Amino acid sequence: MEQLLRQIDDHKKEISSFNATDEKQVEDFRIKYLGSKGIVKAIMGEMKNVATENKKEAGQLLNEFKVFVEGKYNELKESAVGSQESSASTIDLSLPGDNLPIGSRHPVVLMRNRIVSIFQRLGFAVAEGPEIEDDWHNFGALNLPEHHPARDMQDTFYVQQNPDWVLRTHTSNVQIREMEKGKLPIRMVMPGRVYRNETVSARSHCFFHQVEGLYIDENVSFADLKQTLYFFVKEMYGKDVKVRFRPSYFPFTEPSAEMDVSCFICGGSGCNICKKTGWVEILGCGMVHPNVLTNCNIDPAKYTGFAFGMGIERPAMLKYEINDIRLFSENDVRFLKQFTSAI
Ligand code: 2U9
Repeated sequence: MEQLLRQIDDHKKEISSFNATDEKQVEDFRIKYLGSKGIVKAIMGEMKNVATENKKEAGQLLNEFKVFVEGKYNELKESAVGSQESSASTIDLSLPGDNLPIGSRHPVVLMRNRIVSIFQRLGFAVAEGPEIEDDWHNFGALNLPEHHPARDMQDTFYVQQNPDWVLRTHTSNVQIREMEKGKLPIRMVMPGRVYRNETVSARSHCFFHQVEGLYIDENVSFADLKQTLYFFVKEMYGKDVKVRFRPSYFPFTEPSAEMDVSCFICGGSGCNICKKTGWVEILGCGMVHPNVLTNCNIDPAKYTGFAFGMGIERPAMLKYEINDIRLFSENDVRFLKQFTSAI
């Protein structure tokens, strides 16, 4: 009996000084004392060893002990839930969130998206292709014969490991790859980065970006080319700009032309941007050369097409008043964060 009393006393002391900081500790307490293999059950089991004359008193003590443990358990449970509630109540869900810094689109991407989306509205799809290209797709198929000056080492970056590989000098390689697939008609724009072996300065860079376009079907004419590009210019530079075509030469188009718009800075009266001519050159274009069609297994007697190409950096520089092309590739955040737009 004495041993039982001591046991109960020891447990009471331990229980009185016990505190739980979370629900897990409360549950551990319950298992330790009130569980099916817990201390209260174990002490109850000791009753059989108590002398008959002491059983009544021992039973009372045990019951009190059980009530004491249950009381402590309820107290612990309440304070653990309370402490969780109070930590939840310190979070004010109505406070505004942290402002995470968001990026902005690159000005070349903004201008590319503007250009591409105008052609998308005319039903042109977007195609992309490799920046490292073989000689055939970058030059040969485009009617650029082997000794054409455009292939010169001075204009083209050749890949050391393979003399047949170049960094593409235009995105026309994508047109060739699309034509080779043999699925006609084709009405696509090809945006992307191109490389030229030029000295880097404020006005020119060894890589820049282009959007080229291609439309091939039966009965495609120069009138279709003009109407498509008229639409583009009006959407891009406004309803009031005037347009002119000048005859030109490209190996991959015949006839070829360059297209100017009346200077959108001075309105045509003459300024530094248009070099006092009143006109700004914006793109080159022409009817796809029959040799190019033949090179891609397209019958030039049945199909015709037009193509065009324009740089992205120059219109971006004019629109955003950027005076040095190198800023586009220097990744200076002070420069980049100035450009914001939905597209
Ligand atoms: C195929 C057939 C014809 C694409 C064309 C131009 C004219 C042109 C320049 C503008 C400024 C390049 O960015 S720039 O330096 N491009 O003047 N590009 S016609 O003609 C093609 C392309 C692919 C199969």
